[in-house]
Amino acid sequence: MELLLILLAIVVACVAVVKVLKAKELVDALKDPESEPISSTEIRTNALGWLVFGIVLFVMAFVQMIVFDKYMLPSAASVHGEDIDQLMKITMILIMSVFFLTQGLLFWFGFKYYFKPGKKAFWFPHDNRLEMAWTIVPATVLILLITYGMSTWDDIMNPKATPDLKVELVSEQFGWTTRFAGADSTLGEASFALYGKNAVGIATKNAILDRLAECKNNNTVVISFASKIETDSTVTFTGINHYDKKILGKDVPMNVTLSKIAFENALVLSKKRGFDVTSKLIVKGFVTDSFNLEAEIAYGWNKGNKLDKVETSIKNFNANVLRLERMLKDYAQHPEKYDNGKDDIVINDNNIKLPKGKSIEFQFRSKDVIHSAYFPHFRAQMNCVPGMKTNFTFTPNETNEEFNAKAIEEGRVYLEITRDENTGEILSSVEKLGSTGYILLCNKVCGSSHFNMKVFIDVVEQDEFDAWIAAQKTFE
Ligand SMILES: [Cu+2]
Repeated sequence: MELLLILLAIVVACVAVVKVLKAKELVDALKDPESEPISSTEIRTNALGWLVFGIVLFVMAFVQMIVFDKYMLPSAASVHGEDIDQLMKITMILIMSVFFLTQGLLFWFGFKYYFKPGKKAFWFPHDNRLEMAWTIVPATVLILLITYGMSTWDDIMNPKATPDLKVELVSEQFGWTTRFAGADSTLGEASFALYGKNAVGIATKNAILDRLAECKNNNTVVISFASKIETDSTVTFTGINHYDKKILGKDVPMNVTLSKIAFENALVLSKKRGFDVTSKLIVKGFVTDSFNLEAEIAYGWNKGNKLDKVETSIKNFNANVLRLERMLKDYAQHPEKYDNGKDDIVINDNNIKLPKGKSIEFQFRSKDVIHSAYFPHFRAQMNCVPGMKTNFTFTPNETNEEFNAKAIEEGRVYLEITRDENTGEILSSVEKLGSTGYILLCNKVCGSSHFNMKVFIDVVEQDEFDAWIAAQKTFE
């Protein structure tokens, strides 16, 4: 209602302005055609309005910079971050100076040289020295700024020393999985061919064999005809889901209810694949539950191109079998590459610890779409791209307590939000001095729950980190 009234008021105001202008037009038409269309008083008023507008604009810009400064990030909490902050500061000082100088002159000239009857503008068509000056000065400043930026970038992206710690972050819709290199300080081989219960696809020999067995057999659902119950329109079987068997360690019966048509479709397809369809129906290509199976058969099978979904699933498993077999051959040649993964530590939690003062090489991968690993407090960001590995090395140099103390000292604030436990409604939102702590976010709008991709980072002293990491489970 309130919004409607505001909109109505805006519409009425616009109509009023149009009407006033129209009335002015009529009055002008009645005036002596020889007289000036706009009076000198009007021109002077407009010029003054222009100057006032400029001043208000600048004052508001300054006020906002001062008032909202407390919401900005505290200064960097990493070694290279200090360089980025410095680069940012210099760039902003330059940009701001040029902006206020040129825009200030624009407003001032607009005001000073407004139209006065009889006053002629100074004719100044060209000056070589002036042209040279306003080409060379900005070009030199920009070259210096870009060179400075590139050299800072180069120092950050190509660290000379070997890192103290290697950590991998694997992104997917919508979360992160972290892997720490174990005692050997090396991340073992990993591949998407091993995804499944192996969250980041670590490829040790056992993991490859395990996944190979899974791909060869466990995507098969065997439905026994002995347990068939028919009604007028449906057929219900009791099947055994071998995928569940692998994970749960026991036969998992699943009831599959198919429409008569879907059953006929399944028979045709199974025959086509050469499966035995006299006593049982074998549905290959699924890692799924009975629900999906039913839906696939009912809607997917035998319906033109939709058959592809089932076929693609089988093809993917077959391709995976080839990939895994190739990896086993490679294992025979370079076993260390794969064995390195045995002591890796996978953290499936959105709370991790990192040691203070140690250079950490992060390796990023993505399981699905492009994500971006963004550590605002450490001034680090790197895209996570499916099919490739990206890296970023940085050294956190303040523990969470130290960072919070610094944020308080710098007058930074955060919002402490209290919500109703049942409804989730915001009850209060209070500004508090300090910082909520380090966080890793996804900085690509990667889907509907993109905002949920967070990892809370606790930077601690080395002893505390050692104790924490020692308490975690290694992969094998
Ligand atoms: Cu994302």
